[in-house]
Amino acid sequence: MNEPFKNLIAGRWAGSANTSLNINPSNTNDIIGEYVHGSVEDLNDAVAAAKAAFPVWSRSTPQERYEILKKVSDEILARKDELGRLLSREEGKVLAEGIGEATRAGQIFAFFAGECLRLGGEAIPSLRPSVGVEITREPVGTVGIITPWNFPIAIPAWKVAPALAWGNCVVIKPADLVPGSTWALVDIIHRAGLPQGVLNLVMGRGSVVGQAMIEHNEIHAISFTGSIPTGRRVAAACTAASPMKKVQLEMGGKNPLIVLDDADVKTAVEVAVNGAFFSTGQRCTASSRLIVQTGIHDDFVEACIERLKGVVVDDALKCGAQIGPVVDQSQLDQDLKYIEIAKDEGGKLVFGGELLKRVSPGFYLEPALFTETTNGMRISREEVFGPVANVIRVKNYDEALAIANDTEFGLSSGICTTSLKYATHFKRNSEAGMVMINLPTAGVDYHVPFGGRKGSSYGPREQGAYAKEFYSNVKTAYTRA
Ligand code: UN1
Repeated sequence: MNEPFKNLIAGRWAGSANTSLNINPSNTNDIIGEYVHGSVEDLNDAVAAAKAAFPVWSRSTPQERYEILKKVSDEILARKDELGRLLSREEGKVLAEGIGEATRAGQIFAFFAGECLRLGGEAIPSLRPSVGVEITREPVGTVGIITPWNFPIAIPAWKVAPALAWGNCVVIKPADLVPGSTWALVDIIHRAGLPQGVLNLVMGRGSVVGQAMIEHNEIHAISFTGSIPTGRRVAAACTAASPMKKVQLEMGGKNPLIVLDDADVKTAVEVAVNGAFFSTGQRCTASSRLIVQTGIHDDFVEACIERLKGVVVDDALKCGAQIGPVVDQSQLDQDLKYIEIAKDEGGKLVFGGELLKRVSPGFYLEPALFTETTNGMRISREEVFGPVANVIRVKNYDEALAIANDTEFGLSSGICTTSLKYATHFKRNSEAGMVMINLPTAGVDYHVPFGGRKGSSYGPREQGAYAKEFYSNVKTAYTRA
């Protein structure tokens, strides 16, 4: 086997005694590489390097930062096919989605390269004579970034790019399961000419590296995407620290998609199947609760089943595959557990839910669709994070809206309708951070804010110009002439 992929600490690739194997979920005989597991000392060294780099980087010019971010964007986009392939190989989303995600990462860097040139402020007259007030933004310091396995390049990109654009230093810990795409991204950024220590990569376990990161008193802000229980621990550690850290959390979803009687069935089926099952349902924005009005219910369910029969589940790298494998054995166990729970609760499995055999050994699961479920069942309340969705039958729009909002989550929501009245009402009254009309709840633009409310998110929004709320601190300066 080749040399292990190393951590980047203070501008140097650093080895470690511990490593783990990055395994292809479409073919468990295919080992992508060996990646080092950092220690608490590695994390401490990375934070010290970030601190040392901060005085120079935080005072770099917008032009300097623009050029580096633009160069990163150019290389990602030039290598999108190769990076997308690596991503699909390690995470299991199909190649078109892998390349799409790599492209999105390149576009995000281009967007934030532009943001470097748009760092504005405000000048406001004071209440007092001869006094002026200036409102400016400054970098926060060292930002700790903890990313999940389901978007191995886009999420690291949408956290690292604004951090750097606003002049922060970064320590990033990617998900243990899929370090390859983040390693490739960090390599690109490193070679784009970033001063040493500005960006540090410490791969390894959440319980070791992540824990040390949230406890380190020289990390000033933590941006985390992952599960609710871990997110709670991150927030608790950030607010228990002295000084308290800024914290931004993106966690789970149990996103409702309403289908009203007046919806176009074809559109609704495409929206539902894409939102619930593409990317193997492994998106926090997945449409896992399908809330369907009684008049369209049977036609919709029947058309969904027909559509699902035609969906090809196979090796993510295989031409024609539309849904890849589940990411690993433990996620597959969780998906199967919830399929059993839904059956035990009285849900009717109308399609899928079976393990599938393919040429290569992998974690293949047929998308599972349940009907006859209620919103009180665990299948409606808990995030599965797999290709499992359930249909809840409702009488009318009011009941649909009440059920859509009856959840501890609030990330994304959707409605399929041809009625302007219901679409408008839903936009206004859905208790979610993102609302989609005749569109899947998953699959977002990169230039606008991303985030939810209630149990799904905490802290300022990610992405777009709104990212500056987290990645910069506001300063108010008063001047007497
Ligand atoms: C998308 O739906 O395009 O972990 C992005 C997740 C989200 C990203 C979803 N943070 O699934």
